[in-house]
Amino acid sequence: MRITSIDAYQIYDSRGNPTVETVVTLEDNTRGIGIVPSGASTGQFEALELRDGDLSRFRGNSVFRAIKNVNTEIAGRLRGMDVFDQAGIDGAMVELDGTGNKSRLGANAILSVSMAVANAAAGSRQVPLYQYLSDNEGYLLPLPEIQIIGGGAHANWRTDIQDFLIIATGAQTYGETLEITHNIYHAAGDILKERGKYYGLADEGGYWPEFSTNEAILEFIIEAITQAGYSPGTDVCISLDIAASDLYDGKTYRFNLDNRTFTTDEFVDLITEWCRSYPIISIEDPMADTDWSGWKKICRSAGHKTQIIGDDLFTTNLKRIQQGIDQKAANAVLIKLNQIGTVSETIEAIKFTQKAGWLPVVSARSGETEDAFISHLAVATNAGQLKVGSFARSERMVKWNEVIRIERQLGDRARFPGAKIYDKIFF
Ligand code: 2PG
Ligand code: MG
Repeated sequence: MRITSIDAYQIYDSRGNPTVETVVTLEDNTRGIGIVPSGASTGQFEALELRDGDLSRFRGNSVFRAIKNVNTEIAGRLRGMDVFDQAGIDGAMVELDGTGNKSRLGANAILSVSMAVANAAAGSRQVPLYQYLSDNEGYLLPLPEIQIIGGGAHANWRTDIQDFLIIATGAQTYGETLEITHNIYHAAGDILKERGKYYGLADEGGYWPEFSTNEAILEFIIEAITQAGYSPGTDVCISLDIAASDLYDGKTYRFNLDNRTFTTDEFVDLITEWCRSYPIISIEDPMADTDWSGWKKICRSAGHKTQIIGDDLFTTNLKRIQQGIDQKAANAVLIKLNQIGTVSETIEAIKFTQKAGWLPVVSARSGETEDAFISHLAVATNAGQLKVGSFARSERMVKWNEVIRIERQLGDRARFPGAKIYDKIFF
């Protein structure tokens, strides 16, 4: 089934920033759409998001060059190709770009086409995207990791740590995870309102933080879990995205909230102590993306009972994941399509992670769209976990809701292992 035309144009993400949308049309007139998200706490090893930098338009944030690259060079190369050859198409774009980090054509240009191709192919076969992308026997519904408080780069640095999230470890079904989250999210909002500390929402829908220490937020999350009627550490656990690259100056880690600095060893000790004192089951980016020795240490001290996820450390990049596996630097990998820039490479990264006995966590970006591609990706690959921000705002809810729709379609073919997935990495 041949690609007949490709059309890219500028639309806007959940922060109102320009992004690329591409429509791929096939000879049977099927159309597939690809929309690209955008990060704020981006890792230095990510594929390059091409922005125009022309301050007279969209404060430098327009993506007209990326769009032109799709409509000229990429369209010229891909027209006539077989839409079912996702790997061939993605490979052709990588080759056409010619750089190691997709900086010539732009990862946003390339990814929008790659996602649109997958959607068009699924549409042409008249199957849902998760089915088209899958080569599994059965399907796993993901365990959600859902934000309650959003800080760091997503809340103008009102806290040092970026995400305070919960994982409904006691839930027996996907639906139950959402019910538990609903109850805790709103209990947390009630407590903040009662105390006159409700300051609205951060970029991913979690509450805007007004706390004087990071530890106070951990205590607050426990309070919200308890107030909602659940038992912390059994029904529900805490998960953190420290986004530590943003706290690191190459030598020390710094908390601005309470004015503390830490060497690598001191920071490892602090996080290890948190894992002992609070019901924390998962920590993302506990150390900076250049601090490999810190990663190895935190894994040794907490990795036997805590999921240690590399986001900025790995940037969904196979070579970096391999390096992490060799060095025993983590036990899980955050998976973001636009960190690497094609659907094929993203799926490869997931499979590679799983083969190593580690856990993939499929993730959204802080700048999101109305697209639910990642919900399908998580189910298609049996990733087991999904992180898309909080339990509010439609660019987040569209992804949680899509899993409900998929669950209904799958019926008996869907399984929800929930927190049992951690048996693979805990010892
Ligand atoms: C992260 C993401 C999502 P951003 O750090 O994991 O929370 O943030 O998209 O800004 O990189
Ligand atoms: Mg992160």
